[in-house]
Amino acid sequence: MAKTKSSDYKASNIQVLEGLEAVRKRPSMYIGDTAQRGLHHLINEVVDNSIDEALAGYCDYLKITIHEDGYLTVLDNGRGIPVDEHEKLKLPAVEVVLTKLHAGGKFDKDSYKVSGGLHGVGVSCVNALSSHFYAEIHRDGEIHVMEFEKGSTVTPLKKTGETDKTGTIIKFKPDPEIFTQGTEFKFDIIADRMRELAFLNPEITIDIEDEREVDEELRRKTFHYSGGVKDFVKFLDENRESMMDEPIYISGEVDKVPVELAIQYNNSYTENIFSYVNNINTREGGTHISGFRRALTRCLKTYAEKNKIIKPNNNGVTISGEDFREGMTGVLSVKVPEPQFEGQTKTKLGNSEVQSAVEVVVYEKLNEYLEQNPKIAKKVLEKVVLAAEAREAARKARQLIQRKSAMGGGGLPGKLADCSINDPEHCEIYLVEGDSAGGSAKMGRNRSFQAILPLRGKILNVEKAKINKILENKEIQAMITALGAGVGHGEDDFDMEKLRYHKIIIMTDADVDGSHIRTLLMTFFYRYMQPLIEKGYIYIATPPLYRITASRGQIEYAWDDETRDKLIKDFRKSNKKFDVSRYKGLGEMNPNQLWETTMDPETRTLQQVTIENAAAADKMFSTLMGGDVEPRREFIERNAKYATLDI
Ligand code: 0RA
Repeated sequence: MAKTKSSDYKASNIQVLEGLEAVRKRPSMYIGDTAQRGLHHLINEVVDNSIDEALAGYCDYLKITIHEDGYLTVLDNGRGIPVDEHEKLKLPAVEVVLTKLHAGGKFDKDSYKVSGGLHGVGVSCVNALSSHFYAEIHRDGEIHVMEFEKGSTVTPLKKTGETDKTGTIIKFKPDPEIFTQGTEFKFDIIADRMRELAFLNPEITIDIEDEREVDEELRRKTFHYSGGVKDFVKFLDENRESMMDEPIYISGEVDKVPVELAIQYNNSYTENIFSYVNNINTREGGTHISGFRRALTRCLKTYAEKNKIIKPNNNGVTISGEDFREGMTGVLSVKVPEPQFEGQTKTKLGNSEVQSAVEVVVYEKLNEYLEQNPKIAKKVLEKVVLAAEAREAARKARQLIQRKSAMGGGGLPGKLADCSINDPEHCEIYLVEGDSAGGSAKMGRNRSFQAILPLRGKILNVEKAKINKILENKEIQAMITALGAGVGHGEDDFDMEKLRYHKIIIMTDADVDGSHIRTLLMTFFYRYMQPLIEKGYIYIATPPLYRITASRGQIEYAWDDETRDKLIKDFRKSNKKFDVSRYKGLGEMNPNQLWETTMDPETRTLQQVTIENAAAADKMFSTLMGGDVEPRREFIERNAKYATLDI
């Protein structure tokens, strides 16, 4: 083998450094943000490579270790990153993979890939954004290691021993200079994604170990689901009542596109279908989802007509596509060699050939299922008819809301204290628990851009109610009219352009009832106005927990016990007299205090509600708001210490 000329080496090396320099200069361009989301994105970048190895059939084990000192390790038993010399760059291939942008090194068109697709900025970005990065490769009987600091090589590739295994170990410490809001990994965020990956890849076993956790029981989790997407559906519906003994499972392959689907009807009224392309959650849907929907509608309609289950005109109620999917939980997973992602968030599959592939597989296998299970088929179709009737009733309820809005006073709800400007981008609405807090908020607000809508009593649990009942609820009607954008999933039902406020702030008491009302509201937004969450328009206000008053009208606020104790210590030191009180509710604050602590944009903290993982969010709401009390109690206890608002 020809020796690399040192001048060549330098030239390519400089190029490499320039690339990673760009990542460090503008990290958000590459990983979205430098807060919690971006931090956890680093893990996905590494794991995606291991999953690619699994998709290619070379890897069935993955382990993530969160270390006490801020490091994180991803270990896999794939082929190991190649270490031989890269022909063009005259560098070890592993160095190219770890230091060159977008250099996955895998240009094989016949393989299905996670990396290089959606986020696919490559593991080199992780290297660039780590204060220290260590790679260990087991390949061809040898162990090779390499180390970097902020993307620059500090230990060139070297052999350190022999091995009888293959695989890659990547250990890195996110750079605190980049992640200025903290570099603490969250076990639950990682676990949600790893669980999802384990459902989608039944051959793989994923271990997570959190070395920071002292409680042995919480310290590790293993995910392995030999039932794949079928197990995924069972998991999602754990707290719902199923209409069938087992989910319907369908699989097949057309034109190098393997299709896997599991569906089941349950006692809820919402559609929960999650779709994946090469393990990427396609939140905006696309051709695979269209293929599935067409097959489902066509298949059930044909069956119903043939077996005379639905009368030709169904008593004047037309059945539409969505009626076939009400109360259905499903997971559709396809593998596509060269996926094209479109849409606002690049999570919509564009490949047209995938639609027919999915449609063909689903139609044929679902038809078989219906023929073999006539009892279930009948039950399902009766449910479809009920869904159509409820949708018809909901349409009438919607019209009523619209008609009310069209009458007098611009039709806004009487309880709403609206703001005076009408530029949605700069307008906020506070949804406030209770009339008394609503009164304080109305007096304390800046009326030019802040609107107040007091909500009274219990909000309806939308998880357990039909759409027509939801739309008859007075508090929900008031919210819909105040927001102005409509409600529901149809294109004509919800119109973002008509939204009257771009900040919708939930303000409830810091007690059990308050958090219940907050969850009810979030469930409503999640199920019926999801685009608001996706756009980042929903926020939670954070009123203080304590007030410490001293002489001469000095008042301090504390949002947690730590700050309270520190303030008490300071007051004691200065020998001042003081009084500590715990706010029991928003109503205890006078308008001025409410403004200062919770509503003034200059000083308040708002927590934005985001969906990190759609499947995990669905599971959370069905657990919190579903019928069974026991799983709900367990869930709340388990999560009590995480005051997280990510859904
Ligand atoms: C480049 C080429 C090949 C595999 C990988 C990179 C690879 C990267 C990572 C990162 C973490 N684990 C990984 N495992 C593999 C193809 C290997 C081949 O053709 O032998």
